[in-house]
Amino acid sequence: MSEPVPSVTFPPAFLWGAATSAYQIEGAVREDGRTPSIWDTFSHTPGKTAAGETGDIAVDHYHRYREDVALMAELGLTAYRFSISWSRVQPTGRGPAVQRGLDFYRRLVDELLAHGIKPAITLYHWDLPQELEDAGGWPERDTAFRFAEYARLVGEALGDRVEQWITLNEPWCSAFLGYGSGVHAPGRTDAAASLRAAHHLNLAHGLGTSALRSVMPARNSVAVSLNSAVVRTVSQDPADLAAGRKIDDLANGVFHGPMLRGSYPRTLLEATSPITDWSHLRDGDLEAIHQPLDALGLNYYTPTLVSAASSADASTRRADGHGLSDHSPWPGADDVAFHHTSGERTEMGWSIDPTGLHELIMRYTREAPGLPLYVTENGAAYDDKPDPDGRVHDPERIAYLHGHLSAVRRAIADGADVRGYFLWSLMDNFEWAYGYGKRFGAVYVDYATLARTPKSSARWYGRAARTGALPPLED
Ligand code: PNW
Repeated sequence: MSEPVPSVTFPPAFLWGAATSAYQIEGAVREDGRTPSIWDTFSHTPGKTAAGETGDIAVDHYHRYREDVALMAELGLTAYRFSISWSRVQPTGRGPAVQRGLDFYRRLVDELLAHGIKPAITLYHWDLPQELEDAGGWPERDTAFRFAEYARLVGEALGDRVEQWITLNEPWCSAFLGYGSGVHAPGRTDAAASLRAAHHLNLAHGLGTSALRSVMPARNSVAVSLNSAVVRTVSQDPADLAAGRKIDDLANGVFHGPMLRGSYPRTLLEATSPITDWSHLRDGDLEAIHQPLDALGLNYYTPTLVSAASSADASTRRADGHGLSDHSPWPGADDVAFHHTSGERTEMGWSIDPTGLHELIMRYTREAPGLPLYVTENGAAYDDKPDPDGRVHDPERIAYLHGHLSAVRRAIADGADVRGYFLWSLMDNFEWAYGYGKRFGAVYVDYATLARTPKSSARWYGRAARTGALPPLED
């Protein structure tokens, strides 16, 4: 028997990262040939985002990336996950790449590498070029082929210097919040379209993975980031367990089934048969989607608690934490009720439950044996405010990070192959439909001046990154 490893020490090669996405931080929406994405259109449509806020300026990362990279280096981060704006690289979603657009990402990557920070690129974090939406968007099959071409262009341009690639971020949100409940861009509310979108996102992932492999050095790693729900039921009653199973299929199985196993869960096809005949699933699609992956990214914030709906109470959907809409993001699940979980919550109203992260990691350790795992997002929104001395103290976020990183460490001790953790988010930013009101950053952004101030959690996390162990809770 080997010596027990102290529970707070992480493997030496563990990546200590932070994550962001293009539309949430870049701004500069009309510069260097960029055209509107669905999020520009959506945020500029009255009533779609809190206070009508948009990503027009966001935190101006497009112009301040050097300062932001310097900050990451000063804190001690060893990795940075960011996304590429498709509309900067291929403004109409088709045709040759715009060099000025690619150049921005080349400069960013070189700056990261010069500071010893490992870049991890997400190709698609929800910002479809508007022209592709006008041609039908994700419910349209051709969009998957357009994505593969875009993936190839970016892979050709940056594959020599970026090793870690993620095709899609949280395709669940793109499909079901974008085309089902409509709380995300493009704001459509069509259950059948949302299921077609999910399939074409799967296809985009598979075709995109093949395209990347055809142009990049074999040493590079290709992964996908799923918002893998941890579904819990209010009881072990068979009706509640069936409700849990249905939501698990609609949140997880719909993506990891085809991506990791090459098939959709039979129970998903059955439950959604009143909504779609699945004729959009063509011969050969499942083989195209089921590509060998080098890693899997897990995004985790909070568990999902469900039961069978005793009375078809539509208002329970409002408790599902996915924003306000009269349309459900769960096609074929009108017989499921969503419940608030008990305990402490973050500013998003999401309950804090690190055991869910441990559970999630162990689940994929079982279901995808041998596949290295990364936590590609985890974090919390709080109502942070600077003290009179200008410092920002966020002990709640430190406690959140401590709890969740401890869960990761426990999973590693239990045999999981977790290679890194990316805190969401590096800095406060545009939180989609919630606008700038929800602050997820480890770095505080003063939206009047765009000045960056590391919160106490950023210092705490930086100490963890430098020592490979979790500092005590007291800041
Ligand atoms: C993720 N839900 O969004 C995204 O990847 C980030 O861009 C985002 O800022 C972060 O988490 C915090 O919200 C989600 O409704 C948005 O289940 C909504 C849901 C999940 C994740």
